[in-house]
Amino acid sequence: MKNTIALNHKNLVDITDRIPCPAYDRDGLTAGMVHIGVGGFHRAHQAYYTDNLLEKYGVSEWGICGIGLREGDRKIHDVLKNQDGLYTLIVKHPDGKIESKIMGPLIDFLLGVDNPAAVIDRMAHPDTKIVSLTITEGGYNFTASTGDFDFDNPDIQHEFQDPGNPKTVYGFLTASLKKRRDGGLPAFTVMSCDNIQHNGDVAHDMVLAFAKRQDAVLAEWIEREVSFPNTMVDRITPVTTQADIDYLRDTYGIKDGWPVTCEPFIQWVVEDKFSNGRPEFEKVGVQFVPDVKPYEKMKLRLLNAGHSVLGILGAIHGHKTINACMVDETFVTYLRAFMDKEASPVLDAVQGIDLDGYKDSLVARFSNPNIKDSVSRICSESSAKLPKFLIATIEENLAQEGSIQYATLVIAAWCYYSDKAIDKNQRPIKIIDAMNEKLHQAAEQTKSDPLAFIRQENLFGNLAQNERFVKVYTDMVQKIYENTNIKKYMENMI
Ligand code: CS2
Repeated sequence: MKNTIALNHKNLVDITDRIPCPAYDRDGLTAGMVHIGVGGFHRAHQAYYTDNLLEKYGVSEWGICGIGLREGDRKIHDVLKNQDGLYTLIVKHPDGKIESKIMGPLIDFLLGVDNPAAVIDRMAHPDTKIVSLTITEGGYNFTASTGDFDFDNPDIQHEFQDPGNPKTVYGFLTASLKKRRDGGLPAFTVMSCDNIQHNGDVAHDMVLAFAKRQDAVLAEWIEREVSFPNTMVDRITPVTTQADIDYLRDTYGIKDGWPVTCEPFIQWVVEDKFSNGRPEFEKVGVQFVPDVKPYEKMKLRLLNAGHSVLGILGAIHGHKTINACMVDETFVTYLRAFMDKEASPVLDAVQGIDLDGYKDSLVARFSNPNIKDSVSRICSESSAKLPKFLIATIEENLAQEGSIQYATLVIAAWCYYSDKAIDKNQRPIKIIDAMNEKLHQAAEQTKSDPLAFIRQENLFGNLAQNERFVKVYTDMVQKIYENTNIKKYMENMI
């Protein structure tokens, strides 16, 4: 066994004999991008494309400064600070091949909870040209059913009182944009990379809603100067496990506190509208298009919704990973039926994309036995995901008298899951959801009031008033409460 070397900038000279390392000059990088929400996904996606660009073209002005806004970001902040922003990306192929490389584009990391002024200064710095976001669906602070900005959020209220000490992305964006305007600097681009349909438009609308109430004159400047491109992002990035950390130690003798694993597939489709320049990402495979919407709808309604179908039904059946679902014929056939009969009929045609081929590729990607994407990651924050991924498909199918049964079973299963938090063998399921309490309270009334769960209008809009939906849903939810053998119901439909 080789001696173990801790991953940090100084040790790169030794590490480079063991594993590919950044060959570009990290010391010469400046942070043209500031990224809020440095989770696994950012590190496997935007930072990966950036690493590739720096590697091949050596552009020095496009390093990344990471920002964490929540206390929960402290752990990743501490690990990455300790490693000078370096981390390993482990790409796992379906045939068992594994490719690992040290990524170097992250050159700094700041925590908003520790020093809000430093974050504002960084975003207002002349070097900063893009502020990108992966703050998850929940981070946008809108009400799911209306899409309106939630002004009641106490953190938002706080920011109106004390704009110098922001807590949310909105307070930081407006404070730093104000500083740029007052200093005569050009605005940065706000680039959302979250799984939200029209993510740029949503970011625009939310920032403007906040800014208008905070400072109407600034809001006008933002409206005029800041671009909010829509983007579609894609790469399956499971939660890092201890086994991944051990793998690096045992195979390469490298101690990395928080590597990232992902599938080989990667895609990024971006609208080419930037306020203040952008990296030439097209040189490393990013697609710049005039309109991203058809791509994002296709991806959210097939990939992300497909994940949720497998995740929620899989959780109740007792499958632990997505690939475990995909060795179960019933799940595979059910997924395909959902995609063909419910998701596809309400999609817009995407130029140059063969929808059947796209669905085949999703089946192959979900089946990758080395990714081991946990059902719990997929089911986490379902209350923020399902309205956009799945409920929207049900609504559109109701409007055109299309099939709704495959998606409705998932909603009925989600009710049971939120109520009982156990699988069909009575094993506990750990639910991760900001709305968990509310979901549980609504779901537990199902026995006496079968529609209680779907009456949560913030999630389901007025589905509880739709006769056809109510009939299908009530029948399914009652069956699941009588007998949790979810596979039986799936089999009856395929
Ligand atoms: C998943 C996504 O969290 C989810 O619900 O569907 O994280 C998915 O893996 C990525 O969007 C893939 O690009």
